[in-house]
Amino acid sequence: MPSVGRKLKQKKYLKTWLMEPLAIAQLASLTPSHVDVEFFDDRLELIDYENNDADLIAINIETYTARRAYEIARKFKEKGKKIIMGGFHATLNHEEVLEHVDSVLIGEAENIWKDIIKDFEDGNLKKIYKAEQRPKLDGLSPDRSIYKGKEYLKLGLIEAGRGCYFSCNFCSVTNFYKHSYTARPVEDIIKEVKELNYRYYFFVNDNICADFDYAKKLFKALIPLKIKWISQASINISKDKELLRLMKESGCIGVLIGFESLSKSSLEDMGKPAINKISTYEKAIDDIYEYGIGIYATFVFGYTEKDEYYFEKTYEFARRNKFLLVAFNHLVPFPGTPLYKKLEKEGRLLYKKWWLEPHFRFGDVAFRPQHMSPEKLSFLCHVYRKKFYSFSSFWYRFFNFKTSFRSLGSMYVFFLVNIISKMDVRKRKGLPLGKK
Ligand code: B12
Ligand code: SF4
Repeated sequence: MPSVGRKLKQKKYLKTWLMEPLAIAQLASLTPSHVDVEFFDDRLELIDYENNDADLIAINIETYTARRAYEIARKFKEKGKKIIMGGFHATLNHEEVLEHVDSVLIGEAENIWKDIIKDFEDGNLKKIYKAEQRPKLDGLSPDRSIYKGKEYLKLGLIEAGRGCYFSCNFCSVTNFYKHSYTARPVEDIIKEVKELNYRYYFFVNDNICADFDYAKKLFKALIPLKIKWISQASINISKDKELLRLMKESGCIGVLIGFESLSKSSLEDMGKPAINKISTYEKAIDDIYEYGIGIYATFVFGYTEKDEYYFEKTYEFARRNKFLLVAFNHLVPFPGTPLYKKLEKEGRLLYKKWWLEPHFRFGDVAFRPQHMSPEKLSFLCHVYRKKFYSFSSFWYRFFNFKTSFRSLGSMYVFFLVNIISKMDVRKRKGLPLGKK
């Protein structure tokens, strides 16, 4: 699992949102039992290239980790190892990835990983594997024994389903899952939660409520387990009181919602579904708060903002609504997305492959916004992130009597996640991609 990169002289990777990498545990569980598996997490340990006797090196690659993933691949290649990569960047940009590795998997691993291992054992590893069909998610059982001895946040990551029906033009998920959504059987999830025995869980679905009926079934089954959980959902959850009640009763303490913008034209430009109606945002927030559920609100800038006005307006909106957390993201042209193609066609990409540029840093803007400079967009996002996580905003938001200020437990969560986020904003800014 590659890290994004490290700042000069920084020995350790960011310890902020260091979570268990579910993709690798999933891959380990699909690996035939006669194969020995060893796992290195570049985010928290040094990779031992010298004394490594692995035959095949399998690396997860995302766009922000691509440069580092290629560095790791190069070092293993020098030792004569065969390398395979998979994950979002491999799927959405496989031609580039193939320049650095022996083999690449396009898509999900469930239906094909065993065949890949067999081909490798037969000395017949192909350059490209493509998972033609989306897998059924019945019977998944990630092998978390690979995390042993590694220090992650005490948070159980679980998939309740994969994919999203929507098609926001900046999002990698749409293309990866081809606008589809697959849910796992509720019994499998309950079994996994019981086996894991964490107090806090993160259902990593892109939209835990993509299917309301399924979600209600899941939440009902979770109630007796008395866990606390967070996940991601769309604003339309506010419309269904029964859904919200079951979310709450099953232990939901917070949900990430993509509000994305307070500008109608920006929402239209990004192809955000019609459920994102600015005029109904505050009522929806109140309805969700009625059930004691906190909100992690995400916004994206870089569409039609002409000046600081929308930043200030969004910040005020976020503060006024006492969100648990926010992300003020600038638009990122991820390869394989409609946004990338559009900016490329309009000649607005600053670099064709920003993720490989040696001087590119986390927080830099990779395209020319219509109405301000890339530097100003990057700067304003950072300024308003810092403002949101400032002490005055922190105390103001803390006194949200419906969510954060409801119980000792919710106060603890508020403090913890805000402190981590404040640190993350500071530490992630300027992070070089790839190790220096
Ligand atoms: C949980 C999560 C996080 C967690 C981190 C989790 C962790 N363990 O570290 C947090 C919240 C911290 C996070 C942070 C970020 N994330 Co994130 N995250 C996710 C999310 C929601 C779920 C990931 C997951 O566990 N999926 C379940 C596993 C089982 O699925 P999977 O990873 O796809 O793996 C399958 C296949 O891809 C394949 N596979 C994967 N790896 C490999 C390797 C090999 C060798 C093979 C053969 C196959 C294979 O097999 C697996 C089983 O089928 C995804 C969205 C999504 N739908 O996946 C976004 C996502 C991966 N994140 C994304 C981004 C952009 C980020 C950030 C950069 C956001 C930011 N601005 O800070 C950061 C930085 C990430 C980093 N690397 O440091 C993007 C990546 C886009 C891209 N093109 O790279 C995604 C796709 C979200 C999106 N909507 O676009 N993230
Ligand atoms: S709703 Fe979220 S996950 Fe779905 S396409 Fe839009 S941004 Fe991506």
